[in-house]
Amino acid sequence: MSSQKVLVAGSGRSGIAAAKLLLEMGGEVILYDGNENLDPEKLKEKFDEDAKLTVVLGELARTDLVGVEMCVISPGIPLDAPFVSVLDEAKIPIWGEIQLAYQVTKGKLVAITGTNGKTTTTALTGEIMKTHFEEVFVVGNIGTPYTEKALETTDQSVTVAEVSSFQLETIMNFRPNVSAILNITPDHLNRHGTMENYIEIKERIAVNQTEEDCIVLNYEDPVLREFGQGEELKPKVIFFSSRQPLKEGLYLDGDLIVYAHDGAKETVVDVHDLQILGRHNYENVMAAVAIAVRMGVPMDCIRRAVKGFQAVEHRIEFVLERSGVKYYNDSKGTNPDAAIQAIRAMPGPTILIAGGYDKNSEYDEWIEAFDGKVKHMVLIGQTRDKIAECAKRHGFKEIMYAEDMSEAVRVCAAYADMGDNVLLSPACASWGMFENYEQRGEIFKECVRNL
Ligand code: UMA
Repeated sequence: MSSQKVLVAGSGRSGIAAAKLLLEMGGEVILYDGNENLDPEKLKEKFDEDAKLTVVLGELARTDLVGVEMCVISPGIPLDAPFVSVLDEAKIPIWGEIQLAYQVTKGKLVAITGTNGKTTTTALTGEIMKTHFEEVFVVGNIGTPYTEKALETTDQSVTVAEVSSFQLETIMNFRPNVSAILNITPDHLNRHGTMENYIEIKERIAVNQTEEDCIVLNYEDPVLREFGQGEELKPKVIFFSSRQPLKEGLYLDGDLIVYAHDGAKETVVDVHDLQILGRHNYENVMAAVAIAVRMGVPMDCIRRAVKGFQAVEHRIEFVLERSGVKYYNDSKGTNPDAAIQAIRAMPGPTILIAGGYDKNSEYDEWIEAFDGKVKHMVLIGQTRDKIAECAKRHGFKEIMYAEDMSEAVRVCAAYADMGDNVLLSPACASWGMFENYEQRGEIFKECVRNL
């Protein structure tokens, strides 16, 4: 790989990090981005002046590929993007950005996926690992590209990676020592087509794992229970359940999280001692504990980290209280299932800001989960009409439209009574109105502070 000429597709966070890694290893990079409006000079400024780097924007021609031996693709680029067929014709192999990182990573690897909860679980697992191991890297979909840290790893390192379905689509021999799938509910169907395909891609996290490895799975998710009990699955399985006691694994027993193993039962923590709320978060804690146990972290270290852990930014994050109204930022609620969890976690009557980019999601279950708690809904973005129609079908009519976040926040403030909550939990991706969910959350918080 070291002296290869590589096409890096996508000039976002992953693309820049992958290009830097390849250059550092002595390679030559063509940085390609389909957005022809980007400034090539600004992109070049991110690299050393003498870097062996060429930038190509807009359409990719066959002539751009002379001498190119492989392509490293960013997760946000679908495999049916037009330039991919040009690569296929030229028989150029395509690696995902995490595959490239994996290729150079040393030490142990933990990889966590799932439709929801993976950022919280990854962050918590990272915190637990730091209590016991000296070199811990927390990378991936959580925000720090895996390729940014891969060359820093050593044989003593533990890398905890949050991996999305987009990233798993293009792995080759990616093999975590411990993996976890937290849950699988409909998401990203605009990209993956069918639920079957989405499930197959998520389950790929274990495809290269062997008997020496381990996978942590949610016993209450019917798809994952079947997957974990299947004969073809090679790694050892640790299940967790928030609904029933398990003979082996982690489970919620009333208010206690219990670890059952080898005929013994050990209380890990009372959920009242946690700083994160809701059954979905107890599941995240159980998954992180299962991973940590497998990685050999002593239980007292695990307990300390779990009790000290606070909610991650943009996930049911309390912003402030103004005129007796509490404002919560759940910009990371980018699909209906995540948004349901946020509504359930609200302590009382709620005014909801929702809507955004259309991922072909269905909104029925989410609207049903309003369950009298949501007083008004303020809609923004591409999916406004689709959500409004669905809400009306379910008898929910308290709907308003806003053109941007600032207007949405002002409408909420005007309609909120003392004791109400205002929640941004869009059930949709941010694209189209914002760069990413982080920017959407930051803008929401800014608007709230400016009220
Ligand atoms: N681009 C093309 N052609 C296309 C599509 C995009 O050239 O057909 C270009 C865009 O013009 C842009 C670049 O690709 O310049 C963006 O690449 P990207 O979308 O892969 O974004 P990155 O900045 O590299 O961020 C990615 C992840 N983004 C996505 O998967 C969409 C980030 O996850 C991740 O934090 C980051 O890598 C570091 O690993 C974000 C995300 O939204 C949080 N993830 C989805 C989710 O959680 O639901 C999966």
